[in-house]
This record gives sequence, structure tokens and C-alpha cells, in this order.
Amino acid sequence: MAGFTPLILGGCQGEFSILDPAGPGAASVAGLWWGMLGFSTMVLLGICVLWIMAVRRDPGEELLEDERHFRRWIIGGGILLPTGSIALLLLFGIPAGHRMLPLPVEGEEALRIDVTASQWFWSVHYPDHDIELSNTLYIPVGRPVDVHLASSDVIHSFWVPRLTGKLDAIPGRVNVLRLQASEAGDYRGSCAEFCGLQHAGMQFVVHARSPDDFAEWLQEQGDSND
Ligand SMILES: [Cu+2]
Repeated sequence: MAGFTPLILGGCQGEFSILDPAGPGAASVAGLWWGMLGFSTMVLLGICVLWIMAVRRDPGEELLEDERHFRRWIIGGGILLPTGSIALLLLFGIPAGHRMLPLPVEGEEALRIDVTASQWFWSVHYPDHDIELSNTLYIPVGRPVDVHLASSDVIHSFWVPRLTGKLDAIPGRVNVLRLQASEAGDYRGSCAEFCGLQHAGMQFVVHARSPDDFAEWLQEQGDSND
């Protein structure tokens, strides 16, 4: 255990870590992950206690086979515990999912970026600014961004672990994913749905820039498009 722990914890950091969030969507995913880890640890400990009690029981001990005893385990452990666990998960899971939806926001309108996934690259288009990029997105820090996701061939999945949850790009339809960065930086993203031989190489980068730097970048792109 002592040998494996550093190896396992090594996965908590890095460019693809959901446990190092840099945006509100990713922060709620990370919170949910920690909650689930805590809850599943308690369930595991409970099972271990029952297992130890069963192993240590004297074989000659008389079993309590009355109906009340059975009912307590079946209703408590088989119905109430799973129902309560699922309800608790939904209570925290639904708001986390809402942060990925393109819901109306107060203040500045969300920036729209159209992203089309193809084997094996990402085409990026800013419809309001007439900018085309590939495998790269630029976004302003602190402003919600709605990524309109499409696919030109098979199912792909758009995922920037440090910014928000993942969403599938499905041929024939457009799915919308809300993402937001709370600090400037370069965030790596990847296709998260196996889509063919070069799937592992289907990566991209989201450059989050301060609003001023982003406005400057837009200006430069406008110049280079003219
Ligand atoms: Cu893929």
C-alpha cells in the first residue's frame, strides 16, 4: 500500500487531472468525486466490519433466524441504503451536471465557439468573429463559453478535464457544452471516446487569456483574416 500510494496520488496532478480544477464546472465535478470517494470508503469500511464479524463468529453460536432480523437487513441494507445513496448522489450530481449546460447567464453573454470533431482532429470556428483554428481554442477568463459540438464522421467526446465535464460529439446533431476558466493558462483537452486508430493523438489545447489579452488576440485574428 505504502509503495503504491505515491503512484496512485501522482495521477491527482497534471494537465489531465479532474482533481486540479481551474473552472466552476470542473470544480463541481471534483467536489462530486471527493464526495463519492468519502461515501464509498464508508461503505467499504462497513462491509469490512460485517465481514470481520462474520469470520470471528463462533461456529457454535445460534443464528438469529427470526423474521424481524431478516427484515431489518433486507429493508435497511437492500432498500433504504441504496435508495438513500442514490438520492444523495443525485442531490449533488444534478447541480454539477447543470454547470455544464448552456443556461442563460447574468451579465456578459456566453461566447459561442463551434467545434467539429473528425478523425482525428478538431476544427474550431468562432461564428461571431469569422475565425478558424484547428486543435486550438482561445477563451477569455471568467466568461462562460458555449462549445457547439458536432462530428463529421463517428462519435467523439470533447473533454478538458481541468475546465469542465466531457460531452459527446455525435454525427447528425449538435450538443452544447458550457465551459469557463477562472484563471489564465493553457489547458489540455482530449477526445474521450475511442474513435479509431489515432484516437489517443486526438488532443487539443484551450488557451485561457485575460479579457484584455483575449480582445487583443481577436483583433490580431481579424487583422490576419483581412
Ligand atoms: Cu477519439
